[in-house]
Amino acid sequence: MQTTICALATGMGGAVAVVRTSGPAVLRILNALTRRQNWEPRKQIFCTIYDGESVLDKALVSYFPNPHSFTGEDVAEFAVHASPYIKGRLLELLCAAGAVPAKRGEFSQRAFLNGKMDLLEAQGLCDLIAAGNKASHRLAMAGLDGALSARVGEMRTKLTELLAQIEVRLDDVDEEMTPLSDEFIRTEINSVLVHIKALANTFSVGRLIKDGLRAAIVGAPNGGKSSLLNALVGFDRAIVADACGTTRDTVEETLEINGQKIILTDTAGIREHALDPAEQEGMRRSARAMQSADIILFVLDASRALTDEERTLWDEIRRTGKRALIVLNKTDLPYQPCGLEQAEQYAVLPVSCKTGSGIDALKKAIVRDTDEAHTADGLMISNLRHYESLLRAQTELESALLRLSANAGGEIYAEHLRGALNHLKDLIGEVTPDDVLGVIFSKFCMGK
Ligand SMILES: Nc1nc2c(ncn2[C@@H]2O[C@H](COP(=O)(O)OP(=O)(O)OP(=O)(O)O)[C@@H](O)[C@H]2O)c(=O)[nH]1
Ligand SMILES: [Mg+2]
Repeated sequence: MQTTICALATGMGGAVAVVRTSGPAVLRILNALTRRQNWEPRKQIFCTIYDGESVLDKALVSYFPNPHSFTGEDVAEFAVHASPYIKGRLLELLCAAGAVPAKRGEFSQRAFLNGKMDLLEAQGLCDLIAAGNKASHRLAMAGLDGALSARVGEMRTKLTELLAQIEVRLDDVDEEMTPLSDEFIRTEINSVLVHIKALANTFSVGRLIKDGLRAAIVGAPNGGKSSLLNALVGFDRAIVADACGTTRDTVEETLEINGQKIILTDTAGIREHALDPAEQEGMRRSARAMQSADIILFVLDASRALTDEERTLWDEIRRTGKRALIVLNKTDLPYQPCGLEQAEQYAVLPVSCKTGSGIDALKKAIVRDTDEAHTADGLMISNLRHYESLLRAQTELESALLRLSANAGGEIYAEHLRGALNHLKDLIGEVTPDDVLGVIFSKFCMGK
């Protein structure tokens, strides 16, 4: 017998709070708490909620009979006054009447199990609630409104049809059917493979949109790294001073550029000889910040020539293989060519933190990749589980193509196609084991 669950669906603060309950005992509990019998489905009704003989609150209550509810079960929502006492007491009364506190994501998990949404849509919903800016909101919406599911569904249908055609011939022992040409099978597999690869490739940018882009500001002492952090965030966040070695610890601040979250880290200047152990530790932290960054802003002082230390640091930055921008600061002062102006595949951005010139162009350059992603067809993945499922499906399809070229026989490459199909089904939750589902939904928020 399915339990009836309850939870607070709204966060802290505000004047109104919503308590939600779902399960077979909802109508009985609802009638008992409100002393009413007749409920017009999906309409808010102003009524009294009783606590024994006394009144707990006068509230707007809605009843959603199954299957036309969020979870597909009977659901009731109580929009009560948001006093901590009322919220807490209402949950106590619900539990006393037979409901149990919902686990994280349990409403969504029930909606999924009752076929109200697939796993991609459920995860889109989870991301939507967590989205703190325009870019991640848009990304989550594509998951929630089923566009991503539709794309995966198309690939799944295509593979299912191909597999059916192959399997029917495997059963055809008398060979009455015309065999499928290798060329046909190869074309069909490739047409799915192209979509899988394209979607998997969006992960690198989708992840940045969802989690934020980590940008590390690095360079030699006194180049103006802290000044750059301040100029980008628009206030005096980090200490700026004439002395070399002002910044010791890393300084982190987030900002938004074009609706994209950026996590900016200012670091200690890197030079060969640290003055003391604290500066040495600061430089180690600079190296760590560089390693965990998605993009490196290499700050140079445009009023002096490049030093050997800076050249070594630049080599190190290039070795990381990460995206990097060369920021030529202090362009308000007389200019000294640094020799990196022609650094192929790396953009050079002249700025002055003192006058603010070039800062807007630098901001645009930082978000170039995520901005461009929005002008494409918009379908993107940002979840590691989805990425891994796509990669596994891709590997299976590539193995199928190899087997096909090696004339390995229908049984063998059909096995790889079945494998690929399973990974796509796992993506939408069709074959995902219960314990994995439990882990996925436990990452959702309470009351959802
Ligand atoms: N003229 C001019 N001076 C600047 C500019 N940006 C920074 N400075 C000056 O350069 C000096 C060093 O600036 P910081 O921002 O502290 O440099 P930093 O790279 O963080 O230095 P460390 O923390 O010591 O590694 C300060 O005196 C700043 O006022 C600029 O665009 N033009
Ligand atoms: Mg500094």
